[in-house]
Amino acid sequence: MAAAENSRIALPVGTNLDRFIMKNQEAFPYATGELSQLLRDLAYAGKVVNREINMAGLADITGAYGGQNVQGEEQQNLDVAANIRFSRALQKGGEVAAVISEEEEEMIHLNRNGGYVIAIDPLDGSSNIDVNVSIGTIFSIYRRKTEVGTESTMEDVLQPGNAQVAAGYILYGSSTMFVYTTGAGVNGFTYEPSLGEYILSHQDMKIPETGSIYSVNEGSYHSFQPEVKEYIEKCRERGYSARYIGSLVADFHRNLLKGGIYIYPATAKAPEGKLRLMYECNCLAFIVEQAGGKATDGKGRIMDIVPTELHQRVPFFVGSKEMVEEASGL
Ligand code: AHM
Ligand code: MG
Repeated sequence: MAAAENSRIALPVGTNLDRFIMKNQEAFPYATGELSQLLRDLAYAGKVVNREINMAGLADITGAYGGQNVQGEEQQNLDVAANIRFSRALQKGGEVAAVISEEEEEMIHLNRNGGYVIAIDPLDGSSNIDVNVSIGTIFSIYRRKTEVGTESTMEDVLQPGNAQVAAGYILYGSSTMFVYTTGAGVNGFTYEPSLGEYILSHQDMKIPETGSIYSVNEGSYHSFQPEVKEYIEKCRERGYSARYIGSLVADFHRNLLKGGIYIYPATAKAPEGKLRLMYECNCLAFIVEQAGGKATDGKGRIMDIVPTELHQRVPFFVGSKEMVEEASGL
């Protein structure tokens, strides 16, 4: 990425997302505006999904759809709806050559003239939809490797996390937030529903170096590796708070603000870990590193893993730098 694209533009709290994106683009004289438009498309689709989530109980659109997604998990109506909303926005925008999504087995080709590819989990934490718990959208954006104008290939979508040009998440929580990075720090925007705008509320976010929150599904404790068990023992001895929503974006966001660690290790049920490298881990790894934190798979940096499969799973340790270093021994 060119240096100017990475320059930090300080804009005041209260700036709306469109203006923020535009101002950042102006700092990069050769920008075509494609990436800016892509971010706006995602933010817009997020508003539509947010509206649907808010109506979930009323509109009778929650619950099992009857199908299963590619990982064999039950698909919820809102997963399907969110996937459609984001795909449609990306298709109309025209900046994206190909998409990989948690909800689609194969890569989806969009506009061969688009310069970017995207990996997305349109609605993560879907088992929480029916019980009114926070859920999220997670996305990673890459420049395509193949020539614009041709059909994109696996080479475009299977890039390591260190090639991301932007990444972000939308948290549908007690308020809705759009948090993203283009490699020049992390900024968070809170959705103001009466204006229909995301407003800059969390400037240049930094995760505390350490914290006292650990987030892990302790129900699988017996099958964790000895090092992970040892770390959890230490957390317990130190009287840390166990906080586990079971919704990755929500757990991550809390730890980003307060300091803490999220761990999804290898388990007997999920020997490779449960979370997906391409549209869950890489994105949050990019954000956490930009905020001063760390993300590993217990063996090395998440963003340096060279992917081999679209739906690849990895163990995931993410959060405050010191905690991740202690937990993953890295
Ligand atoms: P999903 O992509 O099917 O929604 O699964 C991912 C979710 C994460 O949001 C969450 O952190 C994790 O699965 C919880 O898994 P578990 O119930 O095994 O603790
Ligand atoms: Mg998911």
